[in-house]
Amino acid sequence: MNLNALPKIELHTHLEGAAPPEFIRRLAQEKHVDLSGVFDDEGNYAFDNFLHFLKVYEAATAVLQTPEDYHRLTLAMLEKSADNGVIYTETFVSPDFCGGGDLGAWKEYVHAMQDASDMAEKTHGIVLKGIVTPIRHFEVGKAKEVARCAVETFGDWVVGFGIGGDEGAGKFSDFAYAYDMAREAGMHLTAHAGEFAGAQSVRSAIRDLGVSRIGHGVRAIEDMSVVAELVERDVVLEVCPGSNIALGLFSSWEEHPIARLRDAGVKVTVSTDDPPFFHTTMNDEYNNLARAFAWGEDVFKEINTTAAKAAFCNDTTRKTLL
Ligand code: ES4
Ligand code: ZN
Repeated sequence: MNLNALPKIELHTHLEGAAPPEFIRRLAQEKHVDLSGVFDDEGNYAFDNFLHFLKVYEAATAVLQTPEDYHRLTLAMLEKSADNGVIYTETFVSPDFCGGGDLGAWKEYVHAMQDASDMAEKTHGIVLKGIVTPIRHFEVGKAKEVARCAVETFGDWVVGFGIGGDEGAGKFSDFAYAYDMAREAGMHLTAHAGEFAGAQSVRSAIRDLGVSRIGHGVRAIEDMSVVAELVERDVVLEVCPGSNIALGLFSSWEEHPIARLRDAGVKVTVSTDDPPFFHTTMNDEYNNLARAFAWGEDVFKEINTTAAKAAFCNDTTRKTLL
């Protein structure tokens, strides 16, 4: 079984988090940005835990200063994804990082990412769509401004809205207004939940934000009534097993709950999150899952069909994925 050749649909990546370390180092040299503390002796991203990861992530993004930088990053990311058989991917991207906090420049960044996506589609046959992401540990008021950015650029490339960042900061209900803005504009909704907080966080994302998908969501397994709610409401999980293991949520692939969630009837999909940070690729994810759970190609095909149906693209693009 050669899973590397299987066409894959990936719903959960972060654009800056997909930046190869060598790409960030090259930009740092060009722009004379000091990145001490970001890399270890081997040149990999260095962090000890999730909050430290978020800090290192933010430090690395300091080299991404112009729309042209995001254009280059988008091309670099999509080349690696296409090498792994990925034919469609969605990426979280934040107006808080693009433009160093100047939200006025957001549209130019979207144009750059969209242009790079069009180029990669022509050269590698891969499609990218964007999910605008407020950062949860920044001020709550910022999420509304980010929602305004999302609504202004919602269309062919920007398709969704989904919060990321430190799940310990604030409550989902604090962000309900921003989600209402995105929902009323017709945007698709997801949220990071059930990663560094438990099953009640997953329940809150469903009930307080009305999301159709959840980023991670794996800690729903701690409360079977939340698992039942996911099944009943047809909520799709964007599961990133390699990320969860790298960040110490589960100690081995065998202990990861993705198979138990699937067996309980939850719709699961598979993604990498931030591949170079977590030393993973889509091929690694598939091969590790196949080994840990004796999953055959049929299971991965089912997972990709689930992902195609849950993708935030329009139905014309969706038909090409099914
Ligand atoms: C994240 Cl804001 C952000 N960036 C990258 N990965 C993440 N995981 C959770 N929040
Ligand atoms: Zn994520």
